[in-house]
Amino acid sequence: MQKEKILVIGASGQIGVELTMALRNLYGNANVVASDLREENELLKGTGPYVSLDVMNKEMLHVQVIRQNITQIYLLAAILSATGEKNPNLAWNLNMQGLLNVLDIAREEKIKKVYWPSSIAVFGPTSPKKNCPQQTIIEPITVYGISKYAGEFWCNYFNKRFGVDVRSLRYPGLISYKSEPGGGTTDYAIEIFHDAIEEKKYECFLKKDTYLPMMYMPDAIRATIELMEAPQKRISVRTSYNISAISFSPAEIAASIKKRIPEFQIKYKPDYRQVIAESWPQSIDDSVAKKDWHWKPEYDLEKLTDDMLKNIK
Ligand code: NAD
Ligand code: AKB
Repeated sequence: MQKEKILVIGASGQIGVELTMALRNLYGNANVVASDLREENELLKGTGPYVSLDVMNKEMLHVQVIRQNITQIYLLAAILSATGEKNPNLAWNLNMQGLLNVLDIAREEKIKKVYWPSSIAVFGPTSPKKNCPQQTIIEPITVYGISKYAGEFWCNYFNKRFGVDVRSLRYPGLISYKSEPGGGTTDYAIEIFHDAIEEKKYECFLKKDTYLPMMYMPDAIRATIELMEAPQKRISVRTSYNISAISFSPAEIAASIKKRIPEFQIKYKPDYRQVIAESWPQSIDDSVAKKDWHWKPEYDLEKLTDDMLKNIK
């Protein structure tokens, strides 16, 4: 049987660092090649192979895939919602062309599996706010959301037309402490922990009652690996699966922190990210992922707060 050799693109980012480490535990350090445009993240150094790679350079990417005998690709390189609004052309180009480069090479080289994340950002103001279903009205208002929705259809197309086994999750806002977040609207839920510990206060860029779907990184990594390990016959969604864990507002996460750091104070100064947050659902219905590959989250807000504070300290 052919040994798996995995390429992670965007490995120095918030998800990439933790996903690369999890894949290295599973497949062996030497069999997971980390790659990124920026330098290797400190936490990855010495744990396995690293190559400098621009996903926009298709020839270079193709050479690496052949040279390293790659059998699976995880594509994480993207520009997120808040940064995307500052440079829509750049976000569209990277998020679309990067994906098309990977899908084309996957088809040509008969790559066994491709992973590409979508986001709750595909949903827009006309989607249901509560328990937003897998299939519903989808009219995103950010360039990031538009690129993710178009990307979902490219994944579906390459699967149906060319048989590429590409799988995807619509991640909610991901909360973690190992590597920095990359410019999203949900980043407040990470910054708040750092400021609570360092300054005992936080100025939030969203209003106090802005509910958003969120997930702790260990749940997101486990969801990704469970999806990728599931037998093909269990994968009924080839656009992207809704997944869900927790939903909370800035006031609720602040209260959870205050229980553990009583002197913590929060102020609210909403900026352009408020409009983005308000366009997204407050909670997500993930019953299809539960049915297809038995998805189940573990972390609630209390468990997440304990773990974040313990580890950042
Ligand atoms: P991030 O910004 O932290 O990491 C992205 C990485 O891609 C960075 O290290 C960056 O240097 C790299 N990169 C950028 N351009 C590149 C290029 N041309 N070639 C190679 N590498 C390049 O993002 P993240 O939070 O880790 O997100 C990873 C994926 O998950 C993205 O597709 C994102 O849309 C999706 N996602 C993330 C979240 C979240 O809350 N973090 C939620 C939903 C979806
Ligand atoms: C963002 O806020 O842009 C991301 C996401 C939900 O896709 N965290």
